[in-house]
Amino acid sequence: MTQADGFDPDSVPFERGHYIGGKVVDDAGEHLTVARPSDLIPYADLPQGTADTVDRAVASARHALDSSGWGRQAPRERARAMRRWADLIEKHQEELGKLEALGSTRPISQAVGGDVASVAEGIRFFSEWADKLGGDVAATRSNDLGMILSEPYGVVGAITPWNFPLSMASWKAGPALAAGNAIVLKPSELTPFSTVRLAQLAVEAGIPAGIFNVVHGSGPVTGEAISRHPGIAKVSFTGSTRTGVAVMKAAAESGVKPVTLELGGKSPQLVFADADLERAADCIAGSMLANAGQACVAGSRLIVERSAEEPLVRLLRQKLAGAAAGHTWKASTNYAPIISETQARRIDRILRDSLAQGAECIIGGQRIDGYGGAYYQPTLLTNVDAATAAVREEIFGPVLTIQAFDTEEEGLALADHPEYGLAAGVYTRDLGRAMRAMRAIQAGTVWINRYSRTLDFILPTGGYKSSGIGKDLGRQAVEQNLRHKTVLLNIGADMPAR
Ligand code: TXE
Repeated sequence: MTQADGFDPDSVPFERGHYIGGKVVDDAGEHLTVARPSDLIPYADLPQGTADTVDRAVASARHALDSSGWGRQAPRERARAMRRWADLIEKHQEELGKLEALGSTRPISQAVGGDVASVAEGIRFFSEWADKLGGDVAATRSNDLGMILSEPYGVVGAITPWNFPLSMASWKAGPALAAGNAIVLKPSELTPFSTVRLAQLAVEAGIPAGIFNVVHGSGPVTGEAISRHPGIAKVSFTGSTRTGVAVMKAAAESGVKPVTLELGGKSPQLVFADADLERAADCIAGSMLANAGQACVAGSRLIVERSAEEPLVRLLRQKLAGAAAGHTWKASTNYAPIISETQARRIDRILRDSLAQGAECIIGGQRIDGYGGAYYQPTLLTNVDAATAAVREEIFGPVLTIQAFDTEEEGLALADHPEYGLAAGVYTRDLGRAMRAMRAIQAGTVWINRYSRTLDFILPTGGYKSSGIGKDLGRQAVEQNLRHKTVLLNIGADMPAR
């Protein structure tokens, strides 16, 4: 295989253990088998971290904080170390991209120039906050001085999903470290290895060993141990709403820890007939094709003004034809596999239920065979309503439902989902209508005449309703890694007025 074709998946080296205190360590106990999503061939064993492993990682993080002064040292030193980390990520862009493509659903064509490049830039963004986090002086009586100090939590925990492993790890570690915390992070057991390399590069860049620890294992064992550990002061989680509830419960029961939860979505794409339909179709198809719909913000419900339905579907049919499925290590692949057979069966089940409820499939609807893994055709369903399984449930696959409306009010009502409120797209040339929709839609992000994140990391992401609590990215993500201490100092007699 030449460089132009992609890379040989058997040629990519990686560490198989946990990463604790700057060292790769394995556990003698139980191991999980990890398969390549592209062809579902098992390729490595993964140590199943226990409560004991999490304990060791927390102790190492605590020791690193106490001995290195990471949270207390000159903030510009912290910023400089994080900038060196970002530079090293860029230097290892190719290597990290291959590791990500091998072990996740991210095609190499997107992993190197897209995901890894954005991880480096995101770490740089967070580094810039390190020396801008002082606190406030409050307006108090003049014989007192009132201060509100921003302080790191100490050791924070994070649990990440499988859909964008490196990006998700950087969204958790970046703000946590910039704020002066140490982190114990559990990546998804389906996509564990790239995160360890990210943590190793942090140590190579001069971030003290033990400030970024990675513990592997399954959710109910290792994830639960992180959520419950008394030495972890705060937990940040991205994943399903069901698991988010479990994390929140465990955190509440073990010391009332604050949680940041980035959870599921069922995001609407609201298209008015006056919109630039070509552009809208590009954005809608782009969102379906991106990671084959396996993104929390996937715009999976198309809600279109009736007169634009037919031309928009025609355009979508053309745009979706550009999906090139294949192994993630092939350079020509731009369309991802489904992460696992379990996830593909979930898509099958929701489709079957929807068809039984009267939905009609007008594009796709089948698996794509021939690659060994689970691949799914981009799929469009019509004849659906609010009760249809595919409209109600987060699918996490390339499935778009279509509902038509006649009035703005009706369109906005359809856009509202009873449970989720993560993101929404609005397409119209009418500025007043765009603003009314922006105000009415109950979602953490509203994109207008576009549908994707950019490299503007200052824009936070997170949900309304059951889509989550708190934000990733932005100033908000850094602030959520800080707690506030009130100090009131008596400075003597009232100052005479001058
Ligand atoms: O997610 P889980 P799964 C949605 C999507 C998908 C569904 C199931 O709809 O079909 O979730 O995917 C860890 N305590 N999203 O089962 O379980 C787990 O090990 C602590 C949306 O893979 O949420 C992994 O590291 N942790 C989403 C992480 O939680 C636990 C991204 C996510 O797994 C745990 C992924 C427990 N009890 C799936 N149980 C998004 N919002 O982007 C599991 N985990």
